[in-house]
Amino acid sequence: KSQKSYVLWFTGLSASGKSTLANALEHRLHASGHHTYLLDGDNVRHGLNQDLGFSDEDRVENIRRIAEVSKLFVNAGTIILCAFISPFKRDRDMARAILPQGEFIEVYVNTPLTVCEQRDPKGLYRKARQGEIRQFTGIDSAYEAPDNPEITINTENKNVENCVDELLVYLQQNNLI
Ligand code: GGZ
Repeated sequence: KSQKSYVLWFTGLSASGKSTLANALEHRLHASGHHTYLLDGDNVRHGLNQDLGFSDEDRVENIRRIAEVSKLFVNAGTIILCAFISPFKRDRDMARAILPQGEFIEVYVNTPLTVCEQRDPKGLYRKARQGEIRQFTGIDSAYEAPDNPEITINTENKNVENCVDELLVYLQQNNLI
């Protein structure tokens, strides 16, 4: 079945819920017959971008490559879900500029640092606080929240399915699904 193709670009802190939400949304879209693909640190930073670390310049290049790959997927007719911290505004704007007009949808996963740090599923915040990891986003590397994201998801006091429902409503209201 024919469908619109575009990028859903999730941005937010480590442990904010980006990958979880993107995964859950992808399942719902796939179940209703859409062609989808998900890019996140797990399938990009271990392969295509394994030469990149977490310095400012490596993060810029990380985002640039992901945006270019996203463009290829959009050309192939896919809804692509990207879940990366993408901490810098100008890099998200670069990604937006790489995609055709209207085909870059910024989803801000607005989970406060205190909540992310409490979750700390991989113990990375603790390590960052102890100085074992340097340049960790939110601790000693900046996160610049979006000023005008297409969608903001507040994950506090809401379960994953509620958040996904909100995303689906946005997509329906904007004739994207
Ligand atoms: C931030 C780091 C760092 C540093 C390792 N800063 O929660 P996670 O573990 O699974 O996801 C984080 C992931 C961030 O990679 P991104 O490609 O999304 O980052 S960016 O968009 O800024 O390029 C985290 C882990 O990698 N990680 N070191 N110093 N996150």
